Amino acid sequence: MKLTNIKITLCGEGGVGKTSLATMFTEGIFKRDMKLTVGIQHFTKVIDLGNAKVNLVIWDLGGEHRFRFLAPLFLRGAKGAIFVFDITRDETFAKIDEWLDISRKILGNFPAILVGNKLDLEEFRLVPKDIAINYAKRRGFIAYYETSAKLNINVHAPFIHLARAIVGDIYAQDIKDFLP
Ligand code: G3D
Ligand code: MG
Repeated sequence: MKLTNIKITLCGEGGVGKTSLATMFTEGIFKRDMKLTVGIQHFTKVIDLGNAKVNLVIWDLGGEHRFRFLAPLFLRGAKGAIFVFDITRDETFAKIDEWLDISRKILGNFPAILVGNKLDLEEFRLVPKDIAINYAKRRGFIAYYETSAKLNINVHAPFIHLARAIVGDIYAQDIKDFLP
C-alpha cells in the first residue's frame, strides 16, 4: 500500500508543551529538561487509520519570537494544524487567535484542532473548559481536546482525529477529481 506523507503543524506559544506532545505521540516518552525548540523540528509517525496508512510529518516551531520569520515556511504545504495552549496560562489561550489568523492567511481553509495542554495542573487552571469549547466552535475548529503530555493523557486523540479529517478530505478531493 502506498504510504502518503501528510504534513501537519503544531502552533502555539513557547512553553505550552508542543514539543512534549509531539515527543509523547511519536516516541511514547516525556522528556524532562526539554531543550527550547530552535527553529523548526520534525517528528514522524506512521499511523494506521484502518482504510489508510499515512506517514504523519509533524512540524514543530520554536516559540521564541525570533523564529516567527519562519512561520510562512513552517505553514506552507500543511494539510492541517493543531493549536496548543496551556490551560494554566491564559495569555497562551489569547494568542491562539493570532496563530489561527496567520495560518488561515497562508493555508486558507484547513482542518484545525484546538488543544488545552497540562491537564495534570488542573488545580492551577485559568482557562475554563466551556470558554475553550465555545471559542473552538466559534472559530471553526473541528475539535477541542484537553491533554497532558506529562501523564500521557489524551495525547494520541488530537493527532489521530486530525489525520482522519485530512484523509477524509483527501478522499473527497479524489472523488471530486473523478467527477465528469
Ligand atoms: P513548547 O514546545 O510548546 O515550547 P515544551 O513546550 O514541550 O518544551 O514544554 C515546556 C515546558 O512545559 C517543559 O517544562 C515541559 O516539561 C512542560 N510540559 C509540557 N507538557 C506538560 C504537561 O502536560 N504537564 C506539565 N505539568 N508540564 C508540561 P520545563 O520545566 O522543562 O521548561
Ligand atoms: Mg518546543
